[in-house]
Amino acid sequence: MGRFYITTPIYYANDAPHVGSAYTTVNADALARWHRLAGDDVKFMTGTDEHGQKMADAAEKNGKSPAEWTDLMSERFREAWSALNISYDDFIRTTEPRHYETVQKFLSVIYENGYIYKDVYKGLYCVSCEDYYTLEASDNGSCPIHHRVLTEMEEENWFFQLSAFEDRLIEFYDTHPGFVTPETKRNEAYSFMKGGLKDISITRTSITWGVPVPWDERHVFYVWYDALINYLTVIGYGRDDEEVARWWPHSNHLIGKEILRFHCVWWPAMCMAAGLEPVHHVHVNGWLLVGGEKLGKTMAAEGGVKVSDIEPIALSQEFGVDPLRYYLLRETALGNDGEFSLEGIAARYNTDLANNLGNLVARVAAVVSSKCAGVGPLPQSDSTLRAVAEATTAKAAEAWENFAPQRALEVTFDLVGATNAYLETHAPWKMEPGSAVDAVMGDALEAIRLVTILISPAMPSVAEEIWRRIGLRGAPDSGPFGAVATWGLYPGGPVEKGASLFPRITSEL
Ligand code: ME8
Repeated sequence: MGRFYITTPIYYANDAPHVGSAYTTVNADALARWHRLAGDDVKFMTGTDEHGQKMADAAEKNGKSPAEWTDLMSERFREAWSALNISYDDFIRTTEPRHYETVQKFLSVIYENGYIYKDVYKGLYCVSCEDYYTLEASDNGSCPIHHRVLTEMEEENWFFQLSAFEDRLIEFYDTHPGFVTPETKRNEAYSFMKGGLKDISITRTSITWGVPVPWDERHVFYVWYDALINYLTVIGYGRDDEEVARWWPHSNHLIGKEILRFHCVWWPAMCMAAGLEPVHHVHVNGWLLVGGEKLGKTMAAEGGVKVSDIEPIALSQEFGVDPLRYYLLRETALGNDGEFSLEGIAARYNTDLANNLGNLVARVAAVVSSKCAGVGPLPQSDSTLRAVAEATTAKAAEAWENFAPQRALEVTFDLVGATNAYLETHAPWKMEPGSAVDAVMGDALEAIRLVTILISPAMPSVAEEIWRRIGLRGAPDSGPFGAVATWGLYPGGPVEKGASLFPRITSEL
């Protein structure tokens, strides 16, 4: 049995979640569910990032203290993740005492190791990014992501000696080829390091909303510098060495591409400075775009999109939780950018879910009812569907293992299509009841059983419903995959017709 520790970024709690934050979270959830199905020991965490200037500003704008505001917003994230059936094991808030404890311990080790020093910092700052930009990297003095004018900041700060890690980082990348995936994103991080690393300012005196620096109480840590450490807080760094040893070698961060530099350059260097092996693996996802621009709350605030069109709970109410999850997993390869639209969700829904999967389950139930007295027959060991099904389970498993939910679902739905084609070739609805019909229907039910297991990380509720309708006991995700995803295990059972799983979307959106 393997181990799998998967994390999402901790989202800024200055505002409520949107479908971009849901994108990474749903993908991480499906990967966690896949690994549980595969029989691995899994820890899956998400949470909220609650310090920094941006948070303090948002609280003030809303007439609340930062603590009151983050309480409210953090709760919105929990509500959204509960609505989307996100199976996290831990939800961290960076304002929790356990996080302060871990941050202070971890950074004290780096300080004692001599990698932190005091200096004056002057630069152009974007509060939305909580990050400095050089003039060259800016868009004529504005933030290239948020298009807001950057502010000039000058502070006496504590600095982390990132430059001391340039060679070690490059060597680490050279000896750990799978550290960052996909390859294009790995190359981006690599060329950034090759371009030379500057030390980074890691504390602030201009604000008090942050984790206090233990050796200099006038300062709080810069929000990014505390945030990254959350991945260690959750596994008990500074409190439970065994848990750290248990999970850290199996750690995987799923992050959006705009925070690559923090996770793929700063963070491994910070770990090295603290005498800890860097995170095992970082997978970088692309952006959901609207009209070519990164989808986000700023877009809604500026009137580019309707808030309800990018709000996870509203979307799940409109399309169903599992169809929304399916769309987020299936539409775009995890690593690429993809255009997001309501029409896109509806098209995916109608083509894959209504016409392909829903149709298969409905027609099998109808034929079993009319030709097999409502009882699902056993599959044949020499079915022509068997080779397709076996190739599918192998390909889908490989794709899930490789952080490719889109590919896993693509091949799974090819099996759905092949099963529909198998039915059309044999046309059991034209046959008289008897062994020939039973053989075809047993095979189709076995293919559906395998499909149901394979879709369970993506659409857990739909999978449970199909599982029940075809008369199976237990749950589609109980695994272990290697034992249950073998052709021939459908034991027969009462098959229920039931209402349409995915009524076609015909209305204008
Ligand atoms: O960056 N498409 O928080 P954040 C795809 N607190 N993914 C998107 C997206 C989009 N349009 N918009 C957001 C932060 N995301 C920090 C992280 S981690 C130690 C600290 C996802 O609320 C994507 O994963 O801005 C991105 O990296 C994350 O949300 C940013 O969330």
